[in-house]
Amino acid sequence: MRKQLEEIQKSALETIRSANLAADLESLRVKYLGKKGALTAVLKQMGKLSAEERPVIGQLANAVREELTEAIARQSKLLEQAAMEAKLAAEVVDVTIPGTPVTVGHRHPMSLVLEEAEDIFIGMGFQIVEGPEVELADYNFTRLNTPEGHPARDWQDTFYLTEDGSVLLRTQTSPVQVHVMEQQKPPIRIVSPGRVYRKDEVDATHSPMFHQIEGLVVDKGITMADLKGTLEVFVQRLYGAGTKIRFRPHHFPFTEPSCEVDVQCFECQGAGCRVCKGEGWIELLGAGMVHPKVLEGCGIDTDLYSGFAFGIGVERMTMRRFSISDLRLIFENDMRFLSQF
Ligand code: 2U9
Repeated sequence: MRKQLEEIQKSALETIRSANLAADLESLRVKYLGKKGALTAVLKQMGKLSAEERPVIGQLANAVREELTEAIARQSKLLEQAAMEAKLAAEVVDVTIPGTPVTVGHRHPMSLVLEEAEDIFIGMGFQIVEGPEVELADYNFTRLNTPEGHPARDWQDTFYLTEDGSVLLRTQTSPVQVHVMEQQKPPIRIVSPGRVYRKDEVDATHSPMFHQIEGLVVDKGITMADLKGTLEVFVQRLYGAGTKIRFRPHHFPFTEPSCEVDVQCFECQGAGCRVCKGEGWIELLGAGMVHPKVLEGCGIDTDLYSGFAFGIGVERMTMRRFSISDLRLIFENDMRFLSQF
């Protein structure tokens, strides 16, 4: 038995010391020290030994168990260390390699101009109100004094979501103002920015989706003078002090009287050039006194209250502001264009 134990000791130590994997070490532990292992098998034969031999062999068996247990623990530690060293070598970080540059983005020219316009109106006491892009034809047209069959529905033709034409993509942000007037009593002083849709082919000045910022003021004693003063301040703050504007009579179904507002050409200061097509003025926005029918339709007493409204195309404002000649540049996301802002 002594010989058996010594053989187990020798072969076990050899295999333990050459084990390369933690899993192999575990199977070696089971093979030699487990319940059905080689050492236990030898110990089971102890009964056959004489009383003198038993303690000697018992001691030897315990010494072998201890030695093998220690050898397994030592080898396991060695393997762990080797694994850690390999990992450290593989994951070494060279802090001297130059970093990957991070490109910092910036706002789109449309956002720049829109935020600037919003800030100017906030400075004049307006609140910003946004609303849904999918609207009822009732709010987009009828409530704005544009009933079915009205010619203004033609040039504002849009995308309909139902067969009967009662749900559509809004052609203007005005339905937002109608919702506000229904829910809020005057004084009302709001601007509504957002996307609007029209059935237009894409070209240098048209797009089926564009942005508007519309304003509405309803209070006691509001007149055309308030409209003129507000728009004058807005234009001077946006395009610089001294910028001249002019008001031309116009027609919109939802305002009466209505006007269009031109800004003096930034290129020629009114002399007439290629940019303003010899006019000296460039069309900027539409406006007017809110039609009494529109106010009354929202439950506002026109004996007490009056209001003005205006609508500005944000693309047009942006093109003017940055001298952009083609509307398509605004939507194409070409970095050569966008990185100029
Ligand atoms: C309510 C009543 C009246 C908003 C107005 C315009 C004139 C106008 C155009 C400018 C360029 C649209 O984007 S554009 O093509 N808009 O000319 N918009 S008055 O009038 C309103 C709005 C809401 C309740």
